[in-house]
Amino acid sequence: MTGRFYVTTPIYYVNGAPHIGHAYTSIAADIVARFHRLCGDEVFFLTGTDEHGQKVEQAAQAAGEAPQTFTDRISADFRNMADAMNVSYDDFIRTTEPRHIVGAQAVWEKVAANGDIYLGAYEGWYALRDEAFYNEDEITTRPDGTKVAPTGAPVEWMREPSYFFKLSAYEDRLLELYEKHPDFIGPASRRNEIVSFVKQGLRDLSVSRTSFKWGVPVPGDADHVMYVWFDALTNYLTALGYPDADAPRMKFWPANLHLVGKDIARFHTVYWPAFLMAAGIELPDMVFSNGWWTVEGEKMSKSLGNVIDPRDLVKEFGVDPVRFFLMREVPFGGDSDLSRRSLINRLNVELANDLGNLGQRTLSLIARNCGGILPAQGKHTEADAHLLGQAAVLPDVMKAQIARVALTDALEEAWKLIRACNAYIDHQAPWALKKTDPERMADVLRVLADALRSIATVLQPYIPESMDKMLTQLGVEPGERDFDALEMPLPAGRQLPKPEGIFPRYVEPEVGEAK
Ligand code: ME8
Repeated sequence: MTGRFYVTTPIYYVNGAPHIGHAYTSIAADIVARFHRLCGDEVFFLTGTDEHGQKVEQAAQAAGEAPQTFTDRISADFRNMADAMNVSYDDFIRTTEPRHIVGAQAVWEKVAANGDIYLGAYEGWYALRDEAFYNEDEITTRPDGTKVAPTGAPVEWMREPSYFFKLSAYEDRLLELYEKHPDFIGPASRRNEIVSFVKQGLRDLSVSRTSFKWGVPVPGDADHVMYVWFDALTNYLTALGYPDADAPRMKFWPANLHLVGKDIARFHTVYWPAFLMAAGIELPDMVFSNGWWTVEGEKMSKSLGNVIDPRDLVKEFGVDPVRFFLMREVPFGGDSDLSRRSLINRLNVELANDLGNLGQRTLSLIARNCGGILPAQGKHTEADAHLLGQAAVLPDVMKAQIARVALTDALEEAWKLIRACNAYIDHQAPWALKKTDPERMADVLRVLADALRSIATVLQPYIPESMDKMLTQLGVEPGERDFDALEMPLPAGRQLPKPEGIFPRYVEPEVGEAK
């Protein structure tokens, strides 16, 4: 059954340059989006940039630029990064766009009309770096006297008039939501954390600021701008054309999946559903948090100078090896470390050896021994039927994994088939059949070509550029590359293009040699 699927990434702050962590969540969302397109679903995939708030205002000042000029520049850089990573977003929302500002104000007005926003004064511990207030019991004092939030961000005591959202009134409804929809928060570890946070009791949330101007004006009170998280979260609706109920894209609401990093799970699973309940808007199906990347064992930071621009990795290794490594290295949802050695290892062992060689061996045998013409399907032996059976169920097996956002497990399913194909080719030894039984050789090569077609089809979401090449080499036309098309065997007799290696092995340049 096909349907609609709406998937989002966080909208990234423009106060710093895009790095591998941002690329990670965007690639994960891209895989989900591409997978659903393969299933025949109508997909809407949203990414973008979060451009308001004091942090951005200060970053612009530090760069000596007007905030809008500054955000235009950094936002374009994020878009460029998404393009470089082959992220197939359908829209890129910027919170400084009029369409967003109008929509964010409309959500505010709905919440206010429901009686859930009131004017008060805020006093509390505020961490500028996180754009968030923290409870007293969350604050620790360092030996040098600095007070810090659980994230390590320094906090300061703030007092200003502020509008408040009655978050405290939503405790029970949120707990009921988590109870009734256990899939709302993923992975399960995050869910437990959020449930216990909410059970400890929720305080009303300060949702406006008067201390700076770079934000969405609060409707009816020009002294206040919206708290950047109120503004930002509404992007998932404003990009669809909210509040215009007739906007064509509004059919995609509620979102099926918000992919976020674990640092912002709380904003998406506590504040966001509460705002939506208050506004009388349907809730998204799932908020799934990815784990955290460190680099060579260290937290990425400007001061350590180890912030990795994914585009540099792409220049060196190619886009698909980077995408593959990020999804393969750790079960999706867990934390991981980016090490150059591990990346090179996976590229050489899994892409070049396991998959690349399998393709190369099969296609070059067809080229050499069958005149480059796709053989007909022959009579299947038990071994053939077993391998093809494994290939036939692969899309459904992966579908179930993708539905749980088990992106690494789904990839492993494809790898099981690749390993089975490698065992099969070694065992059948088609190269030796040329003289003894050419008919059987052709049958074996056709079985391999069919299994490879399934593999290349299901791997398109992960490594689109290289699987595009592999499908072309297998003689699969552009219209024959989705899951439905897999049901139809390729007609025999197609002339295949000359096979070419898809995953070159990476050889470290010798010391002193230019890269
Ligand atoms: O939080 N490992 O934006 P942001 C894994 N504007 N993922 C990482 C990562 C790392 N080391 N570093 C960043 C914001 N990310 C808000 C979001 S949404 C309505 C507003 C990813 O620029 C991860 O997805 O700080 C994280 O949640 C996001 O980037 C934070 O991006």
